[in-house]
Amino acid sequence: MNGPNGAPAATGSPGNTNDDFTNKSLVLPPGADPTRQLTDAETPPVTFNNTLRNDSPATQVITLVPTPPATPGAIPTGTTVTIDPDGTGPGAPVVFTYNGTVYTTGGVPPTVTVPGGSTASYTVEVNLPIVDQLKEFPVMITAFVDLDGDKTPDTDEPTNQTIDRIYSGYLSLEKKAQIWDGSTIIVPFTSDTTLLSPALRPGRIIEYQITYKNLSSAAVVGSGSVALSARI
Ligand SMILES: [Ca+2]
Ligand SMILES: [Ca+2]
Ligand SMILES: [Ca+2]
Repeated sequence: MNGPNGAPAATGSPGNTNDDFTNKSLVLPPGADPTRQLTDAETPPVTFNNTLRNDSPATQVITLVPTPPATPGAIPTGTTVTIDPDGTGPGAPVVFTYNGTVYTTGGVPPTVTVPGGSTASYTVEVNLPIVDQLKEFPVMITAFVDLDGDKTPDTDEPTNQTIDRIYSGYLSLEKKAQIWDGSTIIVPFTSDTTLLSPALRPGRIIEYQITYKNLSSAAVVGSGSVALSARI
């Protein structure tokens, strides 16, 4: 099992132990226009703590690698994922870089040695490059017992996944306005100022409507995944 901090058997959405997740958000620069991209400096590394559990009776050496997203554009080229197996296993942090298709590394995928029936924790540090705001970037981490020693999770090897997901902001705000004269709506709610401005007259009323939306995924089924709540 491989899951969020302290919840190795967590489930996510739609609800199995391979779609469990930990959601985190970057802190956006105050007052930043939401249509502009964040610079590399504005996307500092985000650290996730994940927990492994060995459900077999014997000690297992568990290998950790990032798995490319099924949709190649889901995370940007140049994203780095640093896995530090700082549980009971040997080894130093290993950096993987996403090249738009696969992760590459100059190192050897890290391993964690976990006694039978025990848990161990490791950390994943994700550093995004330049990104759009209000997007999600899911980094899937696969833990597996590498029976054939090829450093790759194969279909006949015990495997479990967890998602470390970063949002470049997750609370969107949309402001609309409508114009009416007290009895008749002249321009219904819209965010298009080219429709609103020509309809302004002395005595007409501008009514504003603000819509907030939490863009982050929720764990609608199961338990143990880490969601983001917003308070306004
Ligand atoms: Ca999992
Ligand atoms: Ca960055
Ligand atoms: Ca293998």
